[in-house]
Amino acid sequence: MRRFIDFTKTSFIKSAPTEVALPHDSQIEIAFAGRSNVGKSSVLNLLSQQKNLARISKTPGRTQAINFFEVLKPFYLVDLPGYGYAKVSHEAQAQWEHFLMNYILKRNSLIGIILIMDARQPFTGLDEAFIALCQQSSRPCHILLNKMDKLTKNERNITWQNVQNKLMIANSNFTMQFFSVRENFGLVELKDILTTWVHHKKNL
Ligand SMILES: Nc1nc2c(ncn2[C@@H]2O[C@H](COP(=O)(O)OP(=O)(O)OP(=O)(O)O)[C@@H](O)[C@H]2O)c(=O)[nH]1
Ligand SMILES: [Mg+2]
Repeated sequence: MRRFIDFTKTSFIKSAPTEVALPHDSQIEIAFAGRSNVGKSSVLNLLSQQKNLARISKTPGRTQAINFFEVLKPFYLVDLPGYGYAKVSHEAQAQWEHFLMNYILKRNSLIGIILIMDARQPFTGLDEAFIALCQQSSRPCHILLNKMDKLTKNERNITWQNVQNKLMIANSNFTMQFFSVRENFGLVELKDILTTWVHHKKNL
């Protein structure tokens, strides 16, 4: 059987509210992105088998920061704040978008992006804009359609057809899977993707 990277020793490293605070020593980063409330922190906690890992850094009022977690020495997972958070001011939103854009386009150590969407409402306008940004950055992007447990079997089939069409229209080489934190569904596939990306970059 294939050996996956061990994510259970993952630990919180730092919270970077501005560009200058981004860590300099990281060599390999994979970022978790998506709309507010889609389950980014929940996926990170499930992956690391630690109930409160992603919440450690979740200080109220600092939601605009990028949070770094170390899995192994040169490999970080990065929890990006959710986009489209209505309670943030326009100015803060614009600043955040600028920061996010620079991070996705220019961060040397960023080797891939996990984009999480709510399976009940995938490909919103903001998701489409983020996808365009990922395409521009030429980094691989893997989409998790999370909260699959909220869909009936029939809804899953319809959703899968719709989202496949979306990706084909975008003419992208993105990959995609259903996921459910609640039902612990899709974790092996996700670990497989993450392990492949990291090994491709460096033999850890
Ligand atoms: N039913 C269901 N609920 C989920 C699932 N994953 C996460 N949730 C719930 O969705 C809510 C938001 O989860 P978070 O992990 O905080 O979402 P987030 O994307 O990190 O949110 P922000 O940090 O605000 O951007 C919580 O109440 C979770 O329990 C899932 O697979 N199924
Ligand atoms: Mg979160």
